Amino acid sequence: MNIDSIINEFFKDIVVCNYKVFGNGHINDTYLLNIVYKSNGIKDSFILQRINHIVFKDPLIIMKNIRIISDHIRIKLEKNNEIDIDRKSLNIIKTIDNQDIYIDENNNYWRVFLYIKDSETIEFTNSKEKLFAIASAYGKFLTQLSDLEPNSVTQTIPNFHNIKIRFEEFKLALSQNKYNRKANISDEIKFLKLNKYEFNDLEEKILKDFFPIRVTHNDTKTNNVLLDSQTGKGLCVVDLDTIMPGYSIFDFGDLVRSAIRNAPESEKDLSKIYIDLEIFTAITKGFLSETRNILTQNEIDNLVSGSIVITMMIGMRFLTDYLNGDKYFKTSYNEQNLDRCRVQFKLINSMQENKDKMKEIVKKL
Ligand code: GN1
Ligand code: MG
Repeated sequence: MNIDSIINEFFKDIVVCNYKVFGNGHINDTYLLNIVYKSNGIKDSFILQRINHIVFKDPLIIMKNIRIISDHIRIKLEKNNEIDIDRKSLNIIKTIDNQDIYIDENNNYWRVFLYIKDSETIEFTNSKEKLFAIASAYGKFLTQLSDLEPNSVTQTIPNFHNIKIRFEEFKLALSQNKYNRKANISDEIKFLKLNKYEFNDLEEKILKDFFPIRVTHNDTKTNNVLLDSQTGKGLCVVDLDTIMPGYSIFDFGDLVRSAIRNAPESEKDLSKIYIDLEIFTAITKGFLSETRNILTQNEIDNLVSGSIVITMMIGMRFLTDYLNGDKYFKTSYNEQNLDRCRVQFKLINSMQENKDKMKEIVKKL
């Protein structure tokens, strides 16, 4: 894979260009490019990504979704006379052949975005201010998209948050036991058996159309929001590949899952993993401050169960991938997916212990 030749498909007339691996995504390959134009000496930075087309079967559909979303947000920002709009929505850079994606000779899919300057992302933190800003950004994003017809975006991964199908995938991986890892996960299997009831109630509500289907982000980790490095305020929600019709309770829940642990996603010391109610309050406050006018009572009443269930679903996805030999999520050591799963399950225990208090906090806010 020759990155320089890929870069030449997007830029002509450049003299200096360097790039480095960027970010911590588990799926795509991401690089930061620094470029100087030959004609005028102007410097600029961009994000280059190779889309994982094993995970995203149709990268062209993703780009179509991203265009729809970014244009929609941009129009809203213009209407509100907001400043700095180029830092508040994604800018897709076209190839020199005027395409949103470049497909190389090995069938890899490449895209480029304008890099949003003076911004930072957070993997984990105990700063309530930062978590409030991140939660507000996701809340604002949901509200900005709330007048879009859900079917105007296409599903990029079918059944992404389908509880039942994720459970079936886990059971299949367990029965196949391709890598002989089943013996290492007896506690986790017990945990799932014991806690399956958490799935059942929400599954039933979803089947009964209890929640409106919205255009949702579906990957609301802390590190998918850019914060302004000067003001600390939310600038732009990124990683729009999983934008699909979905449920707000899972966007809130995945945010809680990722924001609440002040430790890496695969932390080995589980005593560090627990829910801090003050942090939960900051996240909830931020999210609700931007979504109060759109959420239904049913959605609000189920924010806490949404958090538990999405954490379980993602924990189970890590476990499934562990059984399948780490084919889906990038890993940097052998047991990382199992460690990631254990963190999620520990978090669920802590959420269950604090469920009533969490619900009380939501109610109060
Ligand atoms: C993946 O690409 P990244 O790291 O933002 C995954 C999410 C998981 C997350 C867990 C397309 O997100 O669903 O919740 O890892 N994305 C996809 O950290 O599967
Ligand atoms: Mg992602």
